[in-house]
Amino acid sequence: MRDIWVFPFLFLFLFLVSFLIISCHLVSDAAAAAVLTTSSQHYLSHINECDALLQFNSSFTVTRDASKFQCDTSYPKTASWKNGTDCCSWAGVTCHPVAANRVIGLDLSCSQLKGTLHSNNTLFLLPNLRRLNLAGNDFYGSLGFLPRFGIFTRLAHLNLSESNFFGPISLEISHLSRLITLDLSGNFYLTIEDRSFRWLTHNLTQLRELILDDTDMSSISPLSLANFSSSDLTSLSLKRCNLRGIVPIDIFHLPNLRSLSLSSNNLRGTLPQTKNWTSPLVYLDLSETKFSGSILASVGNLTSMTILDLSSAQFSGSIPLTLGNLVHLVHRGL
Ligand SMILES: *[C@@H]1O[C@H](CO)[C@@H](O)[C@H](O)[C@H]1NC(C)=O
Ligand SMILES: *[C@@H]1O[C@H](CO)[C@@H](O)[C@H](O)[C@H]1NC(C)=O
Ligand SMILES: *[C@@H]1O[C@H](CO)[C@@H](O)[C@H](O)[C@H]1NC(C)=O
Ligand SMILES: *[C@@H]1O[C@H](CO)[C@@H](O)[C@H](O)[C@H]1NC(C)=O
Ligand SMILES: *[C@@H]1O[C@H](CO)[C@@H](O)[C@H](O)[C@H]1NC(C)=O
Ligand SMILES: *[C@@H]1O[C@H](CO)[C@@H](O)[C@H](O)[C@H]1NC(C)=O
Ligand SMILES: *[C@@H]1O[C@H](CO)[C@@H](O)[C@H](O)[C@H]1NC(C)=O
Ligand SMILES: CC(=O)N[C@H]1CO[C@H](CO)[C@@H](O)[C@@H]1O
Repeated sequence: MRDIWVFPFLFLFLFLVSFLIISCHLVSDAAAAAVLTTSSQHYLSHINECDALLQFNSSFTVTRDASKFQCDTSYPKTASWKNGTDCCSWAGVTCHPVAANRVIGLDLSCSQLKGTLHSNNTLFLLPNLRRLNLAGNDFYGSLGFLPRFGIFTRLAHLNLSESNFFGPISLEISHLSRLITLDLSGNFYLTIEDRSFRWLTHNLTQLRELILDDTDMSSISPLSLANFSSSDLTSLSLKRCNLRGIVPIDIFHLPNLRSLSLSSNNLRGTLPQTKNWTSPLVYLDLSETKFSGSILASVGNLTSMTILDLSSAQFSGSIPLTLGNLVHLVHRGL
C-alpha cells in the first residue's frame, strides 16, 4: 500500500527536479547569449565601421586632378588603407580613445578622391563622427548637403569646402546642433536658401566658425546675418556669395566676433556711428561692397585689428587720425 502512494510523489519530484535543471540551463543559456550578443555587437559594429570605410573608398577613384586646383599639396590618404587590418590605424581615420570600435574622425581632405557621393553611401553608416573633412576632392554630381548628413548629430567640425557639391543644401543641416565649425566654401554651385539658413542660425547654438565663401546665398535676407543664436560666433566669412540688401548694424555688435568678411557682395550698410564703438574684431573686410557713410574716430578703438579692408566700398569723408591707434595693423585698404 505505502509503496503505491510513494510512487506518484517520487515521479512528481523527479519531474520537478528535471524541470528546474532544464530551466536553469535555459536561463544561463539566455544570459550567455546576451553576453555574446553585446560583445559581438561591439565586434560587429567595429567590423561594420571598417567595412563601411572600405566600401566608401571603393565608391571613388583616385586621381591627382581631383585635388589639383583646390590644394597646395595633396596625396591619396586612402592608398595606405588595407582590407583586413584595423581601420583605426589607417591614414585619416581616428577612433574613440576608449571605445576603440567607434570611428569618430575622418580627414580625407586633399586626397585626390573623385566620384559622386550618393545618399546610399556607406559613409552614412558612421554615426559617431565628431570630425569630418572631405575638403579639396572632386565629388562631382553630388547633390548639395544631402539630407543623410543629418544623421551626423554628433559632428562638431564639418569641412566640405572646394569639393564640387552642387544644388541646395538640405534643411537637415539644422540637425547638426553640435557643430562648432562649418566650412562649405568654394562649392560654386551650392545654394543656401533662406529657410535652411534661418534654421542653421537658430539651431546651431555652439557655432564658432562659419565659412560659406563662393556659395550662392542670393535668396538670403541680410537681416538674418546678425541673427545667430550662438553667442560664441567668432568668425563669419561670406565672400562673393551674391548677397544683396541692407546689413543690420547689429552684426558689428556680435559679442565675440573677431573675423568678419562680407567682401564682394551687393550689400549696403554703415559702420556703427557711435563714439564708443568697441569690439573684439581683428579682421574686417568690407571691400567691394556698397557700405557707405563716414568712418568715425571710434574705429581707433578697435586696437586689436590686424587687417582692415574698406577698399572699393562707398565710404565718404576723411580718414580719421585715430587709425594710427591700430598699431597691430598689417594690412589696410581704404
Ligand atoms: C575585404 O575582404 C573581405 C574578405 O577578405 C572581402 O569579402 C571584401 O569584399 C573585401 N572588401 C573590399 C572593399 O575589398
Ligand atoms: C580603395 O579604392 C581604390 C579605388 O577604387 C582601390 O584601388 C583600392 O584597392 C581600395 N582600397 C582598399 C583597401 O580596398
Ligand atoms: C546608390 O545610389 C545610386 C544613385 O541612386 C545608384 O546609381 C547606385 O547603384 C546605388 N548603389 C548601391 C550600392 O546601391
Ligand atoms: C577646410 O579644409 C581645407 C583643406 O584642408 C582648409 O584649407 C580649410 O582651412 C579648412 N577649413 C576650416 C574651417 O578649418
Ligand atoms: C533643431 O535641433 C533640435 C535639437 O537638436 C532638433 O531636435 C530639431 O529637429 C532641430 N530642428 C531642425 C529644423 O532641424
Ligand atoms: C531671428 O531669430 C528669431 C528667433 O530665432 C526669429 O524669430 C526671427 O524671425 C529671426 N529674424 C530673422 C530676420 O531671421
Ligand atoms: C555707447 O553709447 C550709447 C549712446 O550713444 C549708449 O546707449 C551705450 O550704452 C554706450 N555703450 C557703451 C558700451 O558704453
Ligand atoms: C573705450 C574707448 O577706447 N573709447 C574711445 C573710443 O574712441 C573715441 C573717439 O576716439 C574716444 O573718445 C573714446 O574714449
